[in-house]
Amino acid sequence: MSEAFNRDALAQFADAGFVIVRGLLPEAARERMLAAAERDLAAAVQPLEYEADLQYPGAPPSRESPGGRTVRRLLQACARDEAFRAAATAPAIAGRLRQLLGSQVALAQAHHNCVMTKQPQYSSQTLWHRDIRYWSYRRPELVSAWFALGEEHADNGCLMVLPGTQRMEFEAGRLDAAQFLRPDLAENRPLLESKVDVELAPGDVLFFHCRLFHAAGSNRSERIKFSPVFTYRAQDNPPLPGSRSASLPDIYL
Ligand SMILES: O=C(O)CCC(=O)C(=O)O
Repeated sequence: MSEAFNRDALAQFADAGFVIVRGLLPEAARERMLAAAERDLAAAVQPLEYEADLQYPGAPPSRESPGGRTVRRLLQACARDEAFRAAATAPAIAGRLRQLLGSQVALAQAHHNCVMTKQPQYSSQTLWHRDIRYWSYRRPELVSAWFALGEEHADNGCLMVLPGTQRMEFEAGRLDAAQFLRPDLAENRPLLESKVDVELAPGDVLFFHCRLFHAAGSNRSERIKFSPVFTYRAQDNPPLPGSRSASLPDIYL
């Protein structure tokens, strides 16, 4: 597999804020990551984030209520298993990130660096947001890579994106207090109608900008959806000292 985006892919990322590379993940790497994720989910290996922790629509009301121990993310993926670290830093990923971010790229262990485990029974909806909203860097220029270990489509809660929003500025009133884009505002409706479902096949990788608005539905299928996701920055775009973004050492690619 090539280690670079072609010209069309680069143009698509610059314009839309996301690009999908089909079949980028080698089958052996996909199987290793899936096995590690299934193993850690079955054994509830910490650190974990539960659906109940975030209180997104559809989540159990507390960790003590039915479904309250439904895991939303296996955190600290790079430290959890070499399969994740190897895939997240593979040449086919690193080469593409250098095209987007610059010659020196680091994986931010403090953000994403997890496996999203969207489970059928108690999965929640993720409302429209930009990942950068709670991140602290010199510049809002980070890129995430989202790996499909299985099929991802609307029925099992695939990611949805609003193309081009990484280039747009939004007045504060268009967002709620938690910085989710408000679907109740007429002003936001045309934008929300431009949404694109990011349908992925096993082995596909989605690259997306940290200012791109995205959301996801719940998993209405019968199988758990496992999606490892990692975030990267340029060397000259460090986390702000003392912030949560600076809480873990980054991994240079
Ligand atoms: O629910 C999902 O799969 C999307 C998660 C997401 O966008 C996030 O955690 O930033």
